[in-house]
Amino acid sequence: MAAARGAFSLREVLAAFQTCVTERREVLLGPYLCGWRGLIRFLHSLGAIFSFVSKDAVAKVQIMENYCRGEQREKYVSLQSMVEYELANGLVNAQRRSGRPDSGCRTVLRLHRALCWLQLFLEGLRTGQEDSRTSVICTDSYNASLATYHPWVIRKAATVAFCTLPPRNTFLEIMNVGTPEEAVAMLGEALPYIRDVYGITQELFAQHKLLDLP
Ligand code: 1PW
Repeated sequence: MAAARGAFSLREVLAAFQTCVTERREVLLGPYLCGWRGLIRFLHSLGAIFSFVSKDAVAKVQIMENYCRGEQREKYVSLQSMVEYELANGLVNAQRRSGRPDSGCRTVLRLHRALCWLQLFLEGLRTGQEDSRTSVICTDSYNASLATYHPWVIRKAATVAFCTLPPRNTFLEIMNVGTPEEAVAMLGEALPYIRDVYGITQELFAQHKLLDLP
């Protein structure tokens, strides 16, 4: 069963990450943010309790879209050009609440850490048993990644939200890719691309010592 025409499908979202990486192994911000916009729509479909999760992602995507449309837009075509521009102009290490706007680098770093969670979660979903619990997969992948960077109160709220996730097969169905088997196959195709985007970003940020930006 194919996804109904016009209906939201996670296939298109994950496809956006496929078009991120250029031949020169640069990560394009346009499709990266497009992928995030789609993920946020998907988070909304999981119910109101997920809105606090999506709210922060929306804010981060918005900051980046403003850079991509702003005066310096040609510097924000790829992650590589952004890092080079912001480092060369001393825009990166500003403390938060210093009155300076959040840099692209620190903002992307948050999305990048969340992408690690998403990747682990989808991988867990793909390889899980039919009767495995989505909430457990989600909590385990969160604890193994993003939770490290979150204070107790956010970790608590996130864990409560995860408990409301539907069973694995229902979850695979709301991805709107087809049957659970088709959704699993699609994840198998799409995940290497997300892993690639994650890997290139991680290497870029590590190389420039940007992995701990406040
Ligand atoms: C079903 C699985 C879906 C995974 C989608 C990933 C969405 C990630 C958004 C997590 C947001 C949690 C609440 C916000 C926390 C912020 O404090 C934190 N942001 C993130 C993205 O980790 C840190 O941002 P800050 O305060 O340094 O600007």
